[in-house]
Amino acid sequence: MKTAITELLNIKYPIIQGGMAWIADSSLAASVSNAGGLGVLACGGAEPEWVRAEIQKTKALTDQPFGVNVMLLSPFVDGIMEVLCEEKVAVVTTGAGNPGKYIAKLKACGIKVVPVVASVALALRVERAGADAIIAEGLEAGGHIGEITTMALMPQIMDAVKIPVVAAGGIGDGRGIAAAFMLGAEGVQVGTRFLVAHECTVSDNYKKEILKARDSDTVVTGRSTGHPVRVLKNKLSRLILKLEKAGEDPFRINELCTGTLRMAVKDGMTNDGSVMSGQIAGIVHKEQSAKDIIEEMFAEAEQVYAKACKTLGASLDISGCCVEKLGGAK
Ligand code: TUI
Repeated sequence: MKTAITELLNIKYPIIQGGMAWIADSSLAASVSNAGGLGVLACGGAEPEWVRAEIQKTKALTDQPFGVNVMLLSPFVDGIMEVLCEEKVAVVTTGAGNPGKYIAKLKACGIKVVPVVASVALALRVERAGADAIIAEGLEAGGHIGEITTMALMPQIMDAVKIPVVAAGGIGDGRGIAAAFMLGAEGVQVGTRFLVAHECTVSDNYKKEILKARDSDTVVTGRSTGHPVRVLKNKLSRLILKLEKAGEDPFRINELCTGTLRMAVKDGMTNDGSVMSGQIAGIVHKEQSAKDIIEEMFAEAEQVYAKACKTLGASLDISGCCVEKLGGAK
């Protein structure tokens, strides 16, 4: 495949793995990169030297490009940026804030910068600051989210910026990829589906909850704190929602959430911990290697595209425009 994103990032498939805090380590990132996508190490709230060690482990596991995600609410952002420049990582993605003031320095180190944005306003700001591409993330995504769906955000961001756009939020199979490309995306970012990759080191309990989840099993906690986060319904998220509804002090809410993602990811505490997940978990039914996930998703996208062309083409009386090229669909 060839898109602006495969060219920019030097990858085979236009798919970026979500930078999931505590979860996206060298094992997952290297497997995704070895499979032809862009694997991404997540810094989360980790210290700069942990990030350096994980980068070095990833370099030992793959000779393909990989990225590092910087969560901008971390107290260690400045130190992490130093490490990223010293280690000359290929790509940096960012989340949960405006990376504007770091972009020029990262680019001067030869690093491609691809911020995650949840609004047109931030998309425009990071483009002006020199971002190479952006990831437009809709509220279907897991973890920290904005307020607009992928379907509504994508076309508005496409109209606003000239740099390539990667779609994120709610993409879990080939249908999602095909839809994202129809909206003008040059690539996709996928998180939730990679949670159940064989190479994903998240606890078995966490994987089981993702495999079990249905469409309406996620909720958004933390709206009162200004940091809304999509998680699976469980004992903790029900308690947080109840307290928020009762007008609990946002600082207390923050306190109750602190450390709970780690508890679910590392210790398998899926009742008392935060099980972050996208709304698309309901189509994630099996554990696979990262390579099988990527290959299956793109093979499916090709089939879906051919079928959509046939349906749309026939209804618009332009049948044959793309179906013949792809060999047709059922
Ligand atoms: O960052 C993410 N997803 C995350 S970060 C994370 S760790 C965390 N845990 C608890 C509370 C907060 C963070 C878990 N999941 N995705 C990218 C993303 N960025 N989604 C939305 C945004 C975003 C939202 C508002 C980016 C910028 C923004 O406003 C910044 C501004 O200045 O306009």
